[in-house]
Amino acid sequence: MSSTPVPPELHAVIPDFPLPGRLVSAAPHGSGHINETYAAVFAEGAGTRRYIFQKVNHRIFKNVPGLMDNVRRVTAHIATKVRAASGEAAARRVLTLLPVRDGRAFTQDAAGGYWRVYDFIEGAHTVDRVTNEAQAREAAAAFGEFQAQLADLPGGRLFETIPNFHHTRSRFENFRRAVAENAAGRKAEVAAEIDFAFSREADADVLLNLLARGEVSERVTHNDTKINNVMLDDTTGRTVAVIDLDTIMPGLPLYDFGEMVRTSASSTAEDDPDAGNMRVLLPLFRALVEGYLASAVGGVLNATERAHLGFAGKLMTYENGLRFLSDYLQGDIYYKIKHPRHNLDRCRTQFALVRSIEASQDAMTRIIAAAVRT
Ligand code: ADP
Ligand code: GN1
Ligand code: MG
Repeated sequence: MSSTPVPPELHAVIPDFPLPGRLVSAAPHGSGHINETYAAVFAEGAGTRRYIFQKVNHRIFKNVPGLMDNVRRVTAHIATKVRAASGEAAARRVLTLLPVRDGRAFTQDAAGGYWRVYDFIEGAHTVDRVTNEAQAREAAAAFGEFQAQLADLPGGRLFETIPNFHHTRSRFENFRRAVAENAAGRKAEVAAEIDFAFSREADADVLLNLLARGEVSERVTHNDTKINNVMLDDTTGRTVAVIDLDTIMPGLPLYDFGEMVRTSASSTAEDDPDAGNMRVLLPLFRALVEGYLASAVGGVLNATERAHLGFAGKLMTYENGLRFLSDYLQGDIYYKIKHPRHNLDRCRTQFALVRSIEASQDAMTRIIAAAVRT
């Protein structure tokens, strides 16, 4: 076996992209759970230039051409907006797709794998954990602005890259099936987690019922607002660009805010093997609420949406816990794992965070009320 961590398919697809220069090196990049991401360095003239090569997980994203059409539309729309606002200097404020020679946004390798290339956003980084309030405020404002930028996206409804992605009732029914099927024979071992999941079943319908009654509305949302999906400037720490656009589709702003609470107002890593370390951090929650409400989307949210900002955090955490537990029961078929109990560890931290949010509900309500008043 070759010692390179980069698959030969990456080398094979390079000629499909009109990249000047030649490949010098490539290495796996980032810590996403779904796609394969590589940073590739090309020699160009006297210098070098980096690109992001991504192999899109088509086991999970079943219609990659549809997904890439979303990415193309969204990046073009945001690029037009940032150029109008701040000229060409804004180039790195949005992902820039490098189309293949025939104009398509992606190519396929001999085994049918889908590849795309983005300009590497230089001078910026992602973090897997929020370490201070300024970062949380910044991320919330970034995702809020991003949502506002997409409010007038032309061209009709975006393609649903994963149907029912945040439809918590359907996530719950998948979980129920995973328990009944017990495909990996792990059901007995996770009896306590299964009980916990069933005890919160009613939560699954709360936002869906509000949507059905027209009390909250669907918009174009990012749907995966993890902190490592926003690039921060190396020098200033300010947002450069929102990335990871694969799940952009119609959704509720509360889903985006809830995912931020889950990942940016929590005390430890999603996969901390000691779930006892996990709780909600209220100063970070406050920073998220303030950052989000102060962004362009703040004025668009109605009173019901604002009142559910804390609940949304609980719901998205519960949903991720259900998904990790389902994957554990099914034998780890969805997320990348690094060890056999990885999904179980992830599920346990999520359920610990759900409990912590429940215990902090009153404090969170007060934080929202104070932020709305200011
Ligand atoms: P996944 O869906 O697997 O999470 P992402 O698109 O989020 O994949 O990419 C994984 C990581 O790669 C990101 O967290 C970020 O650190 C890095 N990354 C992605 N796109 C770029 C880019 N254009 N420039 C620089 N880094 C990037
Ligand atoms: C996945 O791709 P990544 O790592 O940003 C997942 C999210 C989960 C998250 C849990 C397409 O996000 O929905 O919330 O892992 N993305 C997909 O960490 O399923
Ligand atoms: Mg990501």
